[in-house]
Amino acid sequence: MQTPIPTLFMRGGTSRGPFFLESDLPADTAERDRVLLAIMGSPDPRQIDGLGGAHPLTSKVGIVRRSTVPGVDLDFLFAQLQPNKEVVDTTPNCGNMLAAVVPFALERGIARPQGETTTLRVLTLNTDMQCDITVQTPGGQVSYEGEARIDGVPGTSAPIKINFLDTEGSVCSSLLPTGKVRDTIDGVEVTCIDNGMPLVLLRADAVGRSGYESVADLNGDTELKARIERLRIACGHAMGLGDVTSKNYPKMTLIATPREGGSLATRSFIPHVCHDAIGVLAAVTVGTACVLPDSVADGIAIVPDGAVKAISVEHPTGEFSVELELDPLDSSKVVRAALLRTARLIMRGEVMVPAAVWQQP
Ligand code: NQM
Repeated sequence: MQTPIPTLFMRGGTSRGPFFLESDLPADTAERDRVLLAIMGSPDPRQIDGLGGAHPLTSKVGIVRRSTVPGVDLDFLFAQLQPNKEVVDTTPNCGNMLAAVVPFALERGIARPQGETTTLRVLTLNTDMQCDITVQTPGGQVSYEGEARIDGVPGTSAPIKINFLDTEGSVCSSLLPTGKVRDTIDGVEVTCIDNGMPLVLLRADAVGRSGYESVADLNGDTELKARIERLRIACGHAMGLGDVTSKNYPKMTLIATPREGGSLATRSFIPHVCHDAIGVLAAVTVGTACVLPDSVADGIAIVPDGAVKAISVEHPTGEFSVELELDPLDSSKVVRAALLRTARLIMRGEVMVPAAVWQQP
């Protein structure tokens, strides 16, 4: 007999995966992880026996519950799986899956609509980070349809606004975990930074690339991938993250002069394949590097004046706009990051878990 588990299959930003109420999953973490691996069909490069889409961006899971933290409405735990690995990683954030949390909670009845729009405070348990998320709820129903467009997703949808309140040092100990805004590591100038996602920024020309290559070309560039993986492991130690060989972070970001009217051109490795766009908190972190004097982006990033900065991060399928508010007393400190995402309920139902999964030790 297989065990049915209720789920909503949702797109959040440019990611996708099943969402669960925490109470519908096993309470024991090891058992929960075995169940999630079976649900997604991992490890298997094609994830043929599960819901995964054979790519890290479609190997994601959202787990949601009502919060008991004062002032917080919902707790969200993000789980990153990989097509071909037997790992369930709940250490990093995912700002894309985060976009689907409030629609999921409204659909499952653990939160109530407030009027034409609904704003809820969400705590991401992965890194203890809070944000306010506003979704469209005309007539008390979540609306997925609208005119908002995000690059990397076809068509338009209802806008979802995310206002991050505290992103500095999410997985790392601080914004600049090496203590410096620029380091030379393994012969390459880098900025190691974490404003929601641990990233290593390096100029593409430092590794002999333009930074404008296609995703397919970069994914096929085994020499580059080996070079930046060596660098990533060295940076992981320098960032206090230990041996990151089997970790999904830090992500490596090649940067170059913008050429589509944005602030900076990027190619983001997550960490072993190139993102078709860029992650949400990766974009917030890149934007933050753009406003930091002497980062590796300094001199090539085009940054507008003013205390509230609209940073447009160019990526392979368009751009990602982030609004950063700087501390009026310290213009290298970001106090708020706001951005737009969309999400959609794709399917509701039950996912079937094979009996053998529960019988394992
Ligand atoms: O950076 C990809 C994504 C992400 C994570 C990744 C994300 C973020 O695009 O907040 O959203 O970096 O693995 O979903």
